[in-house]
Amino acid sequence: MGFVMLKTKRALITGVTGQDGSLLSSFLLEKGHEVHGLRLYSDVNNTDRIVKILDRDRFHLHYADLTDGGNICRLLSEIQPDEIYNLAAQSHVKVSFEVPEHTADVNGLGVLRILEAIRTLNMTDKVRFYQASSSEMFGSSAPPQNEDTPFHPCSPYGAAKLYAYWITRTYRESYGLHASNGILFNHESPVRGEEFVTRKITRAVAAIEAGMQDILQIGNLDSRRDWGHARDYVEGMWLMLQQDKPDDYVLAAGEAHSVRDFVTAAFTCMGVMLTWQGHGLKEKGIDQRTGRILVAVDPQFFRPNEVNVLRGDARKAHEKLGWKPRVSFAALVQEMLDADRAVLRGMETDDGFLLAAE
Ligand code: NAP
Ligand code: F7E
Repeated sequence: MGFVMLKTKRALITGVTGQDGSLLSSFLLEKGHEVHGLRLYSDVNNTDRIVKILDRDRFHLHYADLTDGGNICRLLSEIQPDEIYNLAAQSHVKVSFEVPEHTADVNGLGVLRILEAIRTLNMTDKVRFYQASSSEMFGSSAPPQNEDTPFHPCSPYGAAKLYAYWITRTYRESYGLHASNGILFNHESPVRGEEFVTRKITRAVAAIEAGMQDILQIGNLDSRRDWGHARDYVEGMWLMLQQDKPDDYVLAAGEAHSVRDFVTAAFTCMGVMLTWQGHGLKEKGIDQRTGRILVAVDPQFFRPNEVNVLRGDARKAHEKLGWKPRVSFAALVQEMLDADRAVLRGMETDDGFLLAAE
């Protein structure tokens, strides 16, 4: 009886130093892949999230910027990947109002540069491509949002991601490229960037508990998001590229919670019950037991335009990919808070999240 030798799959991940890039790298290494991560050059250390896998023998890092098409083309030609996961982006929605042209260049044209490299290198038939599309493309369209919901982005970030979504579809439909869009709703983890609202909240609540911070200053408390755990979502990315046919899929938990709900849940995890008093900019979160003001609204965290409610309908991914999120909202808040508490105590958990979060 002969043995069938299975070829090791080679994945290329852009944005490897980000939340999703680091989690997807670990996931694919566990699956036996060889992983090539593209990393932005920086004179400050940006490899904290991947420090635990830096010395794995199937993990390789390369410098690349999505604004530099020539370099992307060279790297694709040298690496010859089987799967490309394009996760690199200027990913902060509020910042996109301040740097709209840069956001369009990286998040929009950057995708075109990868697709053109695939086409001109004649790799269209051998490579599979994943594009990190976003629920921000739905913008002001009413929830629940699914693959058939009209797009109506409300930020330069959402508009750039919409271009990227369509150019990915265009290369699929024009050249037969196995290219899929994952339209992902907000997903978080202990290695979420500190500038996003969930991590900002859990870090602040942990610091308040430790006596290192007095108050959490926050923006729009009414905004509602569909928050899931990033670990579940990176598995969904991989599943999309394992299908015979490329397609577009929403990944979402299916529940919307307000920013106020997230703050309340985080304080509840540390045994503090909040009462909310006042409205708009005057709203305050007050410790029921002591009467101390723990949360205040600061207009500097508002955006020129807001996406009020995002709540996804991921039935297509459930049915076609067999994908379902495993981590509940309450468990997500608890895990993120516990991680930030442990960071402050100088501890580290088994999965290395805490070292990375410091
Ligand atoms: P993230 O933590 O902000 O990671 C973004 C990555 O892109 C970082 O590694 C960053 O490098 C890199 N990058 C930024 N500009 C670049 C450029 N010009 N060239 C090459 N790399 C560049 O984002 P994430 O949360 O992991 O999200 C991953 C992707 O999914 C992004 O495309 C995001 O827009 C999209 N997305 C995220 C969510 C979510 O809820 N997390 C939902 C939907 C879609 P540095 O670390 O050096 O800055
Ligand atoms: O804001 C409100 C804010 O910055 C969530 C990115 O991964 O998900 C992310 O984009 C909500 C917004 O994420 C603060 O106004 C209130 O309504 O955590 P965020 P985001 O804008 O939803 C999508 C799907 C992506 O694709 C993006 O890449 O929270 N909010 N107060 C605040 N937001 C922040 N950042 N800071 C505050 O103080």
